[in-house]
Amino acid sequence: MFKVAITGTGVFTPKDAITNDELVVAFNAYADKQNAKNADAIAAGGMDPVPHSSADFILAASGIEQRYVLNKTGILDPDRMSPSLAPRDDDAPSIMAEIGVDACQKALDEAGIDAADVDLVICAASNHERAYPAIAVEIQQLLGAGGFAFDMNVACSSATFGIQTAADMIKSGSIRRALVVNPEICSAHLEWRDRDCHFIFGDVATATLLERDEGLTKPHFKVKSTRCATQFSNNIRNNNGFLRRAHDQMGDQRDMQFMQNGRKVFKEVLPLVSRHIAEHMADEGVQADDLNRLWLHQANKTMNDYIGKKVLGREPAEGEQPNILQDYANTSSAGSIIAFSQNSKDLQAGDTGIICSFGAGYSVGSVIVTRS
Ligand code: CO8
Repeated sequence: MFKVAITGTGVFTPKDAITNDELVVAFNAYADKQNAKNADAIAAGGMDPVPHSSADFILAASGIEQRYVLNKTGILDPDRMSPSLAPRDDDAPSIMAEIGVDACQKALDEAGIDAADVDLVICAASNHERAYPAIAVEIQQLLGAGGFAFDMNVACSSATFGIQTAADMIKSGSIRRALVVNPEICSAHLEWRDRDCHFIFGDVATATLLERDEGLTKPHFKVKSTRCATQFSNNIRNNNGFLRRAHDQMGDQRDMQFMQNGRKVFKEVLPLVSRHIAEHMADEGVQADDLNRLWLHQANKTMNDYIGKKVLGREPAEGEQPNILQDYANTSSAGSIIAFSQNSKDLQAGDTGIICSFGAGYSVGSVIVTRS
């Protein structure tokens, strides 16, 4: 069995950002328009008015201050309320491939590796912009990578599940290097017309380069252990799929976008994740005192505060459990990798940390790493 290291990470961040205030102004303009249009039905009691959103609620409930998106104008247009992304010719790079390649190139540059020396590309994300050909194969071709490539989807846990898949292949010797890339266009499957969730997500792409840990002289993180777990739940769901036409469901239906029962998710996922991390650490002989950093999934600040306290047995110190969701919002599978990429270079040789993601499925994935 070979050993595995993370030698590079990359983050693509879109240029457009939307603050909570901007988002709420657009949402409330949409609500007012809807309510004016349906004034008679609302007055007759046949329809509820669309309630206003509030920037204060968003910050207090989630910790999110802004989000990056691929297209701001479409989302903030009260007559549209979704990103406007021009369709592309089949011969042009897809959007996921384009932003994924940017993140991959940054990871390769950090590690000083040529794309041609990569044997596997996994495109792991919570939605793929087409069924086939796999986005991963397109990224492989655009990068000039070797070997093979495939897509996978475990919603918010896609990155850690992808890392375990790649790490297992490196361990067994079937490949030497892998890129796990997470291009997340959350803005295109978020329902911006629903105040319960319109503030949650943002767009980004992350990439993680894994290599056989053999004679590495550059700074890297040794992958000590990975662990994945799933437990079925309908509390986070998106019913959009290839049977839509066969079901005569081509209309504008709410369940074809992201849906969740946020309160239930909150209550059910917290114990699941805390237990998962505790068991993973115990099985690897890692004590709370041995942990120097926690890079958690970036969905909700209160959730992360709770998990950090539970894992460490005390309040996390400043910087010990970095959050990026105030700037990026929830970027699905990319969140914990952004936190890792932006908050790991200062660790010293021998320092240990855990990357942990969780979300729809339910799914939980954790990766214990040691700085080298
Ligand atoms: N403005 C003002 N008031 C609001 C708003 C708003 N925007 N939204 C809701 N309210 C109101 C509600 O109507 C409710 O009113 P009332 O008490 O009168 O009924 C009140 O505020 C409280 O609402 P909630 O109970 O919903 O508020 P919470 O405190 O529970 O906070 C959260 C809502 C932030 C959603 C919280 O529940 C949460 O973060 N839960 C966990 C969510 C989570 O981790 N989900 C994981 C999903 S990610 C994933 O797995 C990947 C999916 C694939 C990616 C999809 C990309 C699009």
